[in-house]
Amino acid sequence: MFLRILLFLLVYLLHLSASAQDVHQRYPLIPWPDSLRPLQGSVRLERSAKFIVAHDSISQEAVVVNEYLLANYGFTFQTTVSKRAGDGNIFLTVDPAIPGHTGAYQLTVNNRGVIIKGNSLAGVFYGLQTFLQLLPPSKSAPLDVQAVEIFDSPRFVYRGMHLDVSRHFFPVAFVKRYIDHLVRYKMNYFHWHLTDDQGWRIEIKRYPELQRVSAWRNGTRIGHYSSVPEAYDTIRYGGYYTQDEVKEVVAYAARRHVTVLPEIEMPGHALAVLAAYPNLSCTGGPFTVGRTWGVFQDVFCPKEETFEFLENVLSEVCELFPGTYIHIGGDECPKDRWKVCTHCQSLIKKEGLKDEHELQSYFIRRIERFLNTRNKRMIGWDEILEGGLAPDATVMSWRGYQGGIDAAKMGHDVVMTPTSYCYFDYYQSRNPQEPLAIGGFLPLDKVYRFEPVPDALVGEEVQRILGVQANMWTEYVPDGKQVEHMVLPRMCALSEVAWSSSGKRNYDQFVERLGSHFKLLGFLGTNYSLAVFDVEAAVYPGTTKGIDIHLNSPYKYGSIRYTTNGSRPDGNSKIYSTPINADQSIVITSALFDGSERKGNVLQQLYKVNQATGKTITLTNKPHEEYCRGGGFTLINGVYGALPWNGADWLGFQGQDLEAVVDLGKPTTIIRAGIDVLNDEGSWIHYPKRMEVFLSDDGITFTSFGNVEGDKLDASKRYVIFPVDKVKARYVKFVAENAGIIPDGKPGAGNPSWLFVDELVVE
Ligand code: TNX
Repeated sequence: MFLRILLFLLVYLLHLSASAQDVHQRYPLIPWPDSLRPLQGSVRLERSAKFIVAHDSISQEAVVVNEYLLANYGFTFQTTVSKRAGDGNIFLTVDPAIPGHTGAYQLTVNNRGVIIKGNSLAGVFYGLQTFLQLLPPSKSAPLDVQAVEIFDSPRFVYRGMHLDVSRHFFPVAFVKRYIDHLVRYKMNYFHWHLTDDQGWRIEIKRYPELQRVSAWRNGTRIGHYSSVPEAYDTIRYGGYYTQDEVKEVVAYAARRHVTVLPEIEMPGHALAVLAAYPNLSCTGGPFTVGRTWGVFQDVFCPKEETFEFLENVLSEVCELFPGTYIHIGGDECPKDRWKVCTHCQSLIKKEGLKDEHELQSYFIRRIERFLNTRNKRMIGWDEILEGGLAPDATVMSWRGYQGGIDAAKMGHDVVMTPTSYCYFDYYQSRNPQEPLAIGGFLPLDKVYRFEPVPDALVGEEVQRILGVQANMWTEYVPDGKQVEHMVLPRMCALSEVAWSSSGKRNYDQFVERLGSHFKLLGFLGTNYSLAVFDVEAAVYPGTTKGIDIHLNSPYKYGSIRYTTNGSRPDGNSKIYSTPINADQSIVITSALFDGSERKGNVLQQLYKVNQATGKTITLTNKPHEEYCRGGGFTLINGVYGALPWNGADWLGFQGQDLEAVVDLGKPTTIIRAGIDVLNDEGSWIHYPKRMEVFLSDDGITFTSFGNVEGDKLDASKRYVIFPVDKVKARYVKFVAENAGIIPDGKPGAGNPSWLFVDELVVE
């Protein structure tokens, strides 16, 4: 009897999961709706079908959708006003009684046609977006839509995507295309990062020098910010949006229920302005528009003429952007100049301020007061918390969750955009052919796992989290094609974080739906990334000897093929089934296949085996939870972390030292030892203060075998070798001392340095 019940349960569960899978194949919606009830059958819409709108004001939603249909499918639906749907049509109506945030809607598809009810025009619009995702991605296929009943409402009111147009400039046509991508995934804020050290990008009529001087730089850094020696091209680069173009973008976005949030950076990231108006600095200049990345020490000086300038600029900005919020930056403002500026020091005295941080706060509060007189609210990066938060400010928490938590506890609104989940300028793939990126590693599944409401918030505080945003910084992203590569499909994952209720999120089901979106994105001609098909490798101590290399595809479908001779795998290459054992260096080249057809990128990895590889390691200090994948074994797994670093295969210690002991298993003759560390000051990663290697026979008494001071490290070399001179030992201890607090003038000044280590070598 018991067995029978068990069997029954098993069959039932299998059936449930099979039907869940069917549902996600049949309705490949992203973001996944609040509730979806599959109905039998489908409806075939004729191209002569109509949008029937219950009220004239709803027609504008149909107009926008028709623009999209015409551009991509080559046809439109006619629009008629009527209270009655009629068969075979798409009926659009507003019903304010539909529960949920603005944008909630109900969508019914049955054999009689399509009905969309929104709680507002935005709701109708989102219902239409869902409907569009149910259409076949083809110009010629019949318009068959699966029958369904959907009730849907956004989780968060703020669902943002940012675009930095200063480091690289993007034409209006691309900005609109970017907004189209937002709209498809029900994002509703476009954060337009218009000004930075490397270029001012918005026409301000009162200050023509911003257009003539600040919008242009004479050359751009080549390669990565941390690369040595520094190299530059000499191409004059720049551009700006005229006020007419800005209005065009704002109107384009508004018709799609997207609010444009303009950012005018202050007091830092202002070098481009100072190049044109050096009188607004502390030193008087002269300056040139930034040609490299990072943080510059010359910032706005809090003088009366600076405030007058900024207020005049903001007056024009407030006129152009109808949204409630103006973003004033506030991030990464070095205090070096203020510390030695007589004006700043006397202002600090006069206003009774404690230090330069309070001076920054004074700056921001003054700007907030001004914005309030224009009926605007201020939003800024989390540094605006330092020295005291302006009374009504909303905080964008980017350096982690903490800024957001602090602000919410003080009763301020918060948008969560922590680097570790929301920085789409980070690598999404370990494919060495990936275009150069700033660093970091943010794969699709990690974006998907982002939970914007931290446990530390309770009750009312939770309501302070308005939503989420991903940031697209473009130091290393020169054109729209590459923006698409960085943003798609990670924005699809973010959209589900922003829109779907957290209980409904399921990564496997999301990936299931993603397949259809790749078809759609391909049909629309977008340059989406294939990283989701990447083969992942993990290394474990060898069961018999050396290391065992496990290959895995987080994408469940298809099989992994690989070679060990350096050649690209094809449809005839060996299919991976069991871990690959190696006690010598080995190159594995692998890719995901569907039968004999390659689906993903080819990834090649060298595993460099030395005497420490695959042995036993103990760490005294724990690496930071963001950069600890593989634990201590990462340091002896034969894999050197990629450069620029992409998070993988690096252990990161924030403010802490590395102390590791490798047990070689038996007394072993050693000729040298090595530690591989990273220097990338733009990412707050600094070389250690000093490094030292010790040997021991018993693991208790260690003898030093040499040390090296941090300032002797050569940034052009990867790792430091300690000659040991043929000594026999069983234990090797490696120490790398953290560089400590980041000094003034460097990115992240005042924060603890990161120490990044990827490999320990014993030869
Ligand atoms: C930090 S995030 C910055 C930007 C850079 C970005 C690169 C923030 C408020 N400031 O200026 O572009 O890192 O990831």
